[in-house]
Amino acid sequence: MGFRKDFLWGGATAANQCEGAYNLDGRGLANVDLAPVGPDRGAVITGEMKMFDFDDNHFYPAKEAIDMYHRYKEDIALFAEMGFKTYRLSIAWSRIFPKGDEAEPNEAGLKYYEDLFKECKKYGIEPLVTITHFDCPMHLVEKYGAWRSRELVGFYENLCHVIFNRYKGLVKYWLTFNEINMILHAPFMGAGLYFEEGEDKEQIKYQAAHHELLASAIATKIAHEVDPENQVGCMLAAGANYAYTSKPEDVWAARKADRENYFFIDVQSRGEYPAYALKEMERKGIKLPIEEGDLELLKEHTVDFVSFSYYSSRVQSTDPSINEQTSGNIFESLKNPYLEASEWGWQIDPLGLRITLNDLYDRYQKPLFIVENGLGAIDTPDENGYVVDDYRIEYLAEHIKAMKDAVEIDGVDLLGYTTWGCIDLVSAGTGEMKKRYGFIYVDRDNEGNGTLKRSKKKSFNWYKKVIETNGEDL
Ligand code: BGP
Repeated sequence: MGFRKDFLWGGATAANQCEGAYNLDGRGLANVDLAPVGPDRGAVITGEMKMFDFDDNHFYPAKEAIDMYHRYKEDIALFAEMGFKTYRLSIAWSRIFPKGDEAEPNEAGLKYYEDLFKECKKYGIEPLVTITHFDCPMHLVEKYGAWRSRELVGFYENLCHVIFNRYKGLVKYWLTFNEINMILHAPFMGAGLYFEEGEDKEQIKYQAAHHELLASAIATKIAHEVDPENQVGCMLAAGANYAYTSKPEDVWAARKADRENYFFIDVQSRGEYPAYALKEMERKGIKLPIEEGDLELLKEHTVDFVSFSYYSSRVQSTDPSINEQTSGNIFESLKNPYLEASEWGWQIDPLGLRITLNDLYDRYQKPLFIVENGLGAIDTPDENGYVVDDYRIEYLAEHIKAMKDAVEIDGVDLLGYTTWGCIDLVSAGTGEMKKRYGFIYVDRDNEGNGTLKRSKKKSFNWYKKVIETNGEDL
């Protein structure tokens, strides 16, 4: 009973949020480099405001982040000490193709990840690689309008050819797009999109979605051709939607909110555009740029497993007097009177994870992988950098307990669990350092000051014990 013997315990990061070294060894600029900290960030990540001038006098988190680019050996050694079986990271596309549309890749970028994967393997850590985690070379954004253009599918295909061949035997688990449904909620992050005045945003978002879905199917095809051992997953920003009351209209509103996100996974996992989405697009006058052969590709190259991030559940109502929203979240949700929230207003709901696991398993009948979960909190270190983060331990323990119930009691097939930000890193939502998720504290503040020294928090040894006992001792 309990988790499978080969359960993949580990942690997750994303290139742009931890590497830094934004202009070293030939790396090109990417969209996410240009998201500033502060009041404009929201408008930039939703594509409402253009940020195309990389002002060198201004602080951008991605410039140095936690400098994992130079410190990955130290960091991976710490992950190994915790007993990680897997480490989820992302490749920065613009390290490998600095502009995105070149014919030949940048060897320095390719070599960097090869060394990093070898370092993981040295400790028996299986890399789990996200091919794009909110990043798109800036040149592709400026020249082609990013994923609104079909040409991106071809550039992504080139990237896939290069990385699958180069890392054959080193990497087995791949994710095509991080939180693909983010196209709808933060389109500059999800698809490099920004909007000109008067543009039909809905049309552009779904057009970009078709291109990413197609690129994902092509990636799956190539991955399997290059090495039948490759396992490819899709990745959803998940979180069950609850009805505020049992009023049928509220239940229906919650169902519709779920579907808006499941739409992407329905295509990647079942291989077809679902009827409800096609009807909805027809009503809204959205035209998917489907070309000959596209639907066959989507049908034939579905993913091997379904991965997702889970932080919170969401609540929907049709009653206008129920209008207290949660704060600090990209997803719209009403405040749930039964739940506590994090300092950033993210509602804490471990049972929601069990519900989400069941929903996804019922719907897709494929192995699942939780590739992000965690608590963003303000940590206060002592003079040695030690943090007593009992709140994080409690959050994670409750979520692991819920996923255990989903496995043991409900029979969900779960491959693994990687906590988000296993080492403190830059927040995607706020661009700040003060929202921390790690087992490892990094001495770095919001303005980019600090020694970057790493130190173990209390949760470090706790997670080590969780892994050692395969989730029995929480
Ligand atoms: C997910 C992203 C991550 C990560 C996480 C936490 O949406 O895939 O990149 O950052 O959320 O969010 P935040 O950093 O805003 O706290």
